[in-house]
Amino acid sequence: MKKVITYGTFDLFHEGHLNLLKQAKSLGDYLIVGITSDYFDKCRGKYNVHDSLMTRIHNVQKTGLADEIIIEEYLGQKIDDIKKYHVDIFTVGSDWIGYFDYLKDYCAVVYSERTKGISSTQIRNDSSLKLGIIGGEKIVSRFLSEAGFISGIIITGIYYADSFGSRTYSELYEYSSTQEVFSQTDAVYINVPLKHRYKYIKDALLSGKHVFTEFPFSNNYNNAKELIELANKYNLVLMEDLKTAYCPAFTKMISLVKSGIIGSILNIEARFTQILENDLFSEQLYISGGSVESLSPYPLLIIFKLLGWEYEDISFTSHDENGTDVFTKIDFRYSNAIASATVAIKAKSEGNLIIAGSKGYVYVPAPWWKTEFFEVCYEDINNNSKYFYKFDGEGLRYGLVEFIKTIQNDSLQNGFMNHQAMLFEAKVIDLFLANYNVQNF
Ligand code: C2G
Repeated sequence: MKKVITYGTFDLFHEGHLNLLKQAKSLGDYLIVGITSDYFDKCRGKYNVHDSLMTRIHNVQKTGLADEIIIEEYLGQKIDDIKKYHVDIFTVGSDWIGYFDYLKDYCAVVYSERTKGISSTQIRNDSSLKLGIIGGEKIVSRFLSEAGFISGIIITGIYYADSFGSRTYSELYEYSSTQEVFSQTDAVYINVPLKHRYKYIKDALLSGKHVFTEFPFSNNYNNAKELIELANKYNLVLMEDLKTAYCPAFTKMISLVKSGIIGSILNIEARFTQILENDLFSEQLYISGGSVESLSPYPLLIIFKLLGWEYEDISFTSHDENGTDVFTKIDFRYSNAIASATVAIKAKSEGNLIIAGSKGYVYVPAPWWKTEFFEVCYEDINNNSKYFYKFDGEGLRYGLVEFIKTIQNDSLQNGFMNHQAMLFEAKVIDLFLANYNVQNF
């Protein structure tokens, strides 16, 4: 029996995939199809696969051409599979010609004819989301480079609004008003300074636009509630681009901790500090405000994700200069756990994250918010385990993919950074600004 194997994502299953599978089947008697896992696709730069793994498996199954289906989860798995299944022939479309010649040491390699004029990327682009940018802050250059990795989105132009930043994105069409932005887009990315964010988000929602906004989306709880109610009322997506929330390693770490791997959580300590000098300091003040407004969304995210929002007590210990909090520690007491978030825009501490549990703890080294590596530790260090997950580029691509997916799935929010998390964040910032239980030193 001649065994053939082929691999692919098979997203948005189309005629090109079918033709490939037919060619693969004709090469032998038994066809194994390896379908890539979501995580493996992200690792190999395919960020916005549209269909779920189950959908992609089902679509291949429906062709009746695969005698066996396996999941491709890691680089190098092909060699393991060829040996494990005693494969005679590996085949893949001619767009990969030469790329898999190394497999000739293990089996025959056949590059099958690729079907011209159709691809999953093209299908995604045909239904591309038209996205306008409102605000010209520095983050826009990173946003543009990250968006370049994502198919299914077209950046239509920029409206500088009340930006601190100068008009530096000449490669983009410059809108003259928000009305013009809204007339030509399905969604907007808002990165104006925090004090203007509410106005532009509300404007966009009232104009029927999905909103992807810099964090925090609001520093006022009532405004935050109003914006989320508006988004729900008009069936629009309102999402914050707090990149950590969408990153593979962070989401894996949350799942692991929630699985009980370190027992019940007793204490979370998360820090995010930086020392901004002169111009950078004044720019940060203009764009976001002090330490709590600028940086607390990161530590608040992990606290919310693992302990929820029903804390029994919250207190702030803060050091300020000329009315700006340059170093603040936020302490939470829950019924069965405690947590602290330390943020600073003019002081430096270790930027790690420690989650203490009744059986062990999780240690995420600095910069924990760019989680690529974390360790699950126990009393007996022989039981410790390390986890590594790639964090590509600036990380903004992960949030953008989720934003697009949430819109395409007709959902109003996604599980990575949901409305509850956004409200919890706005509530804490609002309490601090209202001087609730704040001790200055
Ligand atoms: N294909 C094709 N014609 C097209 C599109 C795709 O023949 N118009 C082939 C591809 O060459 C591939 C298979 O269909 O052999 C699946 O395509 P994708 O889902 O895009 O998978 P890809 O990312 O190419 O993965 O490691 C090998 C890779 O996993 C193939």
